[in-house]
Amino acid sequence: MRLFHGWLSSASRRVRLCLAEKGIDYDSVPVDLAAQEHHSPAFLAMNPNGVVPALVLDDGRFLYESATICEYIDDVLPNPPLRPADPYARATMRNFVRWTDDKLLPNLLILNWSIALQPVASQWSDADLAGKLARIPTPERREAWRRIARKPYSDDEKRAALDALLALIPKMASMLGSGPWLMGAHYSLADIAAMPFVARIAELAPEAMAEARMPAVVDWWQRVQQRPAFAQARIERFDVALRERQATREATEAPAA
Ligand SMILES: N[C@@H](CCC(=O)N[C@@H](CS)C(=O)NCC(=O)O)C(=O)O
Repeated sequence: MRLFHGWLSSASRRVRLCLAEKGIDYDSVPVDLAAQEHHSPAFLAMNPNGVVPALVLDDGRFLYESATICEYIDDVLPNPPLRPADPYARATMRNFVRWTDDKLLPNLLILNWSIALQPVASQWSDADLAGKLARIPTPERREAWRRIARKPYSDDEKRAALDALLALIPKMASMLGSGPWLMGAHYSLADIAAMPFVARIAELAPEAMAEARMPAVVDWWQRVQQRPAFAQARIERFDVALRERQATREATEAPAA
């Protein structure tokens, strides 16, 4: 399989985690979001929504939507299982994953883009921006790029986005009442879906899950980081990874002396 993904993208991180849990070898194709590689015709043929990730199967067919990709992987490679066998528990898991998609990801993007993409996008000329916006297939993502290029999110908007993200922590605490993992005794796609968000919360607002307040979530976060898949999926600290990428970009762009 071949995975088109972003190293810092939460949806991509999920799929990398899932592939690592299954021990699947795959071709990794990093997509540069700042260069809008995901709006090229070739990428849009794989994912018409123009977002990462996209998975190319061995027979050449494509899949997109991280939650769908993870379920597909669990269907074709059922061991170790990453979904509860019980239909009700499975449906509950799916609703949790959907909640993270609907309520968390748009808010995390506001926070991540403000540091990762705004410095680049704010430099584009009006003509450049118009050309780039024209290639974006959905009105929501077009608006997100327009905002980040020309009308940066205010501190109030970023605070509201962080508050929305933090709703994950008490939700997880209540789910962790019955077992070490979100769906109880067995690690599942619910844990994988939550992980990229918790990784960012641990960086952005460590006090929100400090030991005394949410010990179950802190313990979960420790357990998750010890899984071999965590290192294999390369869930790097966002700020550190950004600085490294910036340094590499500057070194590459520096004119020869
Ligand atoms: N529901 C989608 C969300 C994918 C998504 O929004 N990906 C973000 C990165 S986490 C992206 O590619 N953003 C680029 C853009 O909006 O142009 C999934 O789970 O695959």
